[in-house]
Amino acid sequence: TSPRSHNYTSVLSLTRKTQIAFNDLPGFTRSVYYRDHALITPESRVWAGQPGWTNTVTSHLISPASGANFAMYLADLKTESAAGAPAPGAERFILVVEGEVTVTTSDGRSVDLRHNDYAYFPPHDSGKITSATGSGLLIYERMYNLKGKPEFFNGHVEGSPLLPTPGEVFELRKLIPQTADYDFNIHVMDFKPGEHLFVKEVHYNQHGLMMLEGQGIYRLGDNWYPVQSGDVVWMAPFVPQWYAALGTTPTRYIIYKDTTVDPL
Ligand code: UGY
Ligand code: MN
Repeated sequence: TSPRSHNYTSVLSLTRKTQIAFNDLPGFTRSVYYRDHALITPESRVWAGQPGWTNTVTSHLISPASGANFAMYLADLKTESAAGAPAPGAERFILVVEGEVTVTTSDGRSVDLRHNDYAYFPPHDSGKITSATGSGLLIYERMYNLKGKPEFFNGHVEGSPLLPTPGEVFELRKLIPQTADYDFNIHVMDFKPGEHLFVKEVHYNQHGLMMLEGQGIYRLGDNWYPVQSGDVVWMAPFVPQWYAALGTTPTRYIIYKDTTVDPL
């Protein structure tokens, strides 16, 4: 065969390939960063040690530097590791995505948390988080801004009741009590393939979302993004937002929403 026909064949076989490893393409990323939204995909994560943390690296995905009123980051705790304390006045929510941590409060309560367990630490009691065998945590923090009495609690995602979603089809759980003691909530939303948000939402609240399972299309402003498990989305106030779950497996995402805060 001539070199020419050889080239022709290899180009054709590339075209027929259905799975293209975009992540291996130098310089390619699905991540974007705009004034009112961002998509941060796994190949863009940058890990670093943080002062006060032991045997841990973190990757900040959203922070006040993005214009957000909260921080959202992943923490990769190795063996014999410990979390640093949050900034004075900050409250902290953790979800265990991998491995196991032990959480101890200042009044001596101690609980072991595994996959899909979560805990909330009020600003006056950041407790202690340690891991003997390693763990991956998703963490949200914000400066507490109310005069309420938020308290430590922990739970398991599936142990949190399904809530009514009038006019919508997705399944909804809220992991933080809906009282005036708390200035944000963490929702877990489940969609079957083909289900989508009915409201094409525009609202004053901010969001920090992580896709935990599945894949679909996120509309943010005028852009339509294919998203999948591991992707993170920052939504600034008033960005038009809409999601449809696609593919063959259900979508689950976790999403921060600043509630109980006067928008004025
Ligand atoms: O509660 C919410 O604002 C939520 N439904 N938004 C979203 O999923 N983008
Ligand atoms: Mn929303």
